[in-house]
Amino acid sequence: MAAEIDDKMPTNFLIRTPADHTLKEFMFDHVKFGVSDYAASKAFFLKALEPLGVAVVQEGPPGYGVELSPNGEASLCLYQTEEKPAHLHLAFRAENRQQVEAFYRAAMEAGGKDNGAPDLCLEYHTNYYAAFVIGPDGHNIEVVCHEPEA
Ligand SMILES: N[C@@H](CCC(=O)N[C@@H](CS)C(=O)NCC(=O)O)C(=O)O
Repeated sequence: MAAEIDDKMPTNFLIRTPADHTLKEFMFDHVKFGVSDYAASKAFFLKALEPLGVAVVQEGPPGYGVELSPNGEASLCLYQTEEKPAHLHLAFRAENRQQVEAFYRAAMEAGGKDNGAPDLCLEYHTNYYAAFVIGPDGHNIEVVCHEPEA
């Protein structure tokens, strides 16, 4: 395992095992951030995350924004703003590797820029299967599956 660890990793990096990801509880209730083009970001996230079952839960005027979720539990909320937040790295959990691949295709079709095609990231752990796409406002959008191949 040690040979798989990139020497750029912080020395206190906690190596996680897939078993750490079996808890079906969420750390977040919702995450909300401002976007520079509300319509573009809403369209991107809806298309890119459709493979995960994500849809609009509720929506107000752009200044209030939209809430996106697969099930009405943990949600992602976007709203129109002129403020410029630092780039975000958002990672969404997938149940299987097919969802990771479907996300990557959908996100690229939605105008995203490739930042890592679907693949195992052995430097994270043996079953870390993820894809990365740069979305609107330059955010790094990831979908990751921690389960072994079905
Ligand atoms: N293009 C990279 C993207 C990987 C990536 O974004 N990894 C996340 C952690 S899961 C990260 O924050 N990497 C450090 C960075 O981008 O500076 C790849 O395919 O390996």
